Amino acid sequence: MPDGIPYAEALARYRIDEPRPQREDDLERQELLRRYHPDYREGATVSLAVGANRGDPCQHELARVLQANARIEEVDLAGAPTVDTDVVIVGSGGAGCAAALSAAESGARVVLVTKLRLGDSNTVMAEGGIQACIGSDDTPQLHYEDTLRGGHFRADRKLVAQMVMDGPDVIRWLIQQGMQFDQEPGSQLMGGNLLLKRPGGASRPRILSFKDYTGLEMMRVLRMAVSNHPRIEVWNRTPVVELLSNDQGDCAGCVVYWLQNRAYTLVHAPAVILATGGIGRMHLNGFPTSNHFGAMGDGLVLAYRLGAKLRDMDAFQYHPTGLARPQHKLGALVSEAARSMGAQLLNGRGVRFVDELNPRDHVSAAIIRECEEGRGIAADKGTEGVFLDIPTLERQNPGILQQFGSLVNLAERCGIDPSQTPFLVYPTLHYQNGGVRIDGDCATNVPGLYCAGELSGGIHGANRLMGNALLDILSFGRRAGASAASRRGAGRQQRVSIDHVHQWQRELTLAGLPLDVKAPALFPDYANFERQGEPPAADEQSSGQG
Ligand code: MEZ
Repeated sequence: MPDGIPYAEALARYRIDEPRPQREDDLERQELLRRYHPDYREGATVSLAVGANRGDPCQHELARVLQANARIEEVDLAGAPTVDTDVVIVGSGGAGCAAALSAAESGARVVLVTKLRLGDSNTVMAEGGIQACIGSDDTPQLHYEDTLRGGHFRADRKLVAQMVMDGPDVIRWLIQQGMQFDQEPGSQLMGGNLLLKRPGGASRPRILSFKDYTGLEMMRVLRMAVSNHPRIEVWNRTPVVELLSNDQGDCAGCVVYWLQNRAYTLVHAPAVILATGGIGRMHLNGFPTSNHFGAMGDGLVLAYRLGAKLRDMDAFQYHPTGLARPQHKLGALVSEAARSMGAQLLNGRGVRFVDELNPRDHVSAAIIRECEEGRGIAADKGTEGVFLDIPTLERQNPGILQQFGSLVNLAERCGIDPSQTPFLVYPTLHYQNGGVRIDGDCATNVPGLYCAGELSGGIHGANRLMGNALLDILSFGRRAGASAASRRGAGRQQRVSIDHVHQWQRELTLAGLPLDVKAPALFPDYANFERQGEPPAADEQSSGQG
């Protein structure tokens, strides 16, 4: 990578509120992606050698864990207690909680198991907001078209249609749960119009938010509803290390691992909903991440080993504005909400080089191009970035920083005054665009196995738009809960085992793959809480690679 302009020099040249020349974009979007986006680089993927997607392209590091051996053997389960329930849900972010509530509302007994604590997830860290077509000039059709276009027309049209149609009802449901949303300035305290902002890649203002900690506010109400529900039992610090199967190969429960005493419990259930989130902490292609420590692809690994089909395993989202300085906050997110409100991106020469509200893959590729072509800003330890011009945004809209509590807090931790000094930003691994193939009821091709949220694929195609993740988790989380509950009583008499693991080991051996690579890893190497004890809360985590 060529050396960029030194940070101190770029900062000395930077002036608040100066007119910014904008460079003509010399590359078509497709060409920009092809040259600079990590997904499109030559050699970005390998072909999977085993499993339901054998022959399909998959990102390298992910292929390694998808084709890994199980962590446990039969012998580990000898004497493990068994618990029976109607629905077991793995993961307690927005999708897991929404699924738990709808399954319980449908009359099912629910066990919700979570690797960290109830609510510790990427949802709680989601800042900018949730999309729903509630504006007077907006329609589900426009939301549908924007989502398909943003995802390069690779999304499943039926799933997208379901999600956008659910949008207004999801917002109503959240308000009924007690969630607060920002209102238009000057609105009455009660009954005012909800404030709408335009996300990158959208044709209408469609983002609803609560300050810049929308996910935290969402999880506040979901956590409360789940905790208070008499039919939902929550187990904290209990990752799932394997699924259980019956003689037909259907999913029949899961193996829960208690982090605190390293013991196992078998949960037998006719329906399992995986809602384990994404893969950010795998640091694909060496990128830092905006994700919480648990985002290690557990659900993908477990579902794939049991025979579930995946899709779009070559498509990941690098959010344009992760921090590139200081080192201890590498990858932490500066919300797209700042660009939605008008914040601009400047290269080391003080020039705007992209429309900040283009889709994320485009904006990220443009930042990478600036850095690779020597127009980036070189910070310490070889990291580079461009400026996100918050000081000018504040100068032109006095007081706007009051709407950005998370951003101001982040600036404090970086030791800068956000009204005076721009953030140095670079793309950060943010989201898994693909995942487990689901139908409209969140069922996979394995009977008894359901998936919801970031773990599932098809809703965002090859690139997700801002705010469609929070809508996805609630739209599909609620559907997953209702459909899983309808399997109550199915297959009760069947023998339950981990026989599918033996079949999997045979496949690995035949393909010449090593048996000593084990997954899911649960936590990244540099933060192995299995050895070290208690992980920090999701909203307290640093984002880099240690
Ligand atoms: O949907 C997201 O990923 C989101 C809202 C992120 C953000 O920039 O705040």
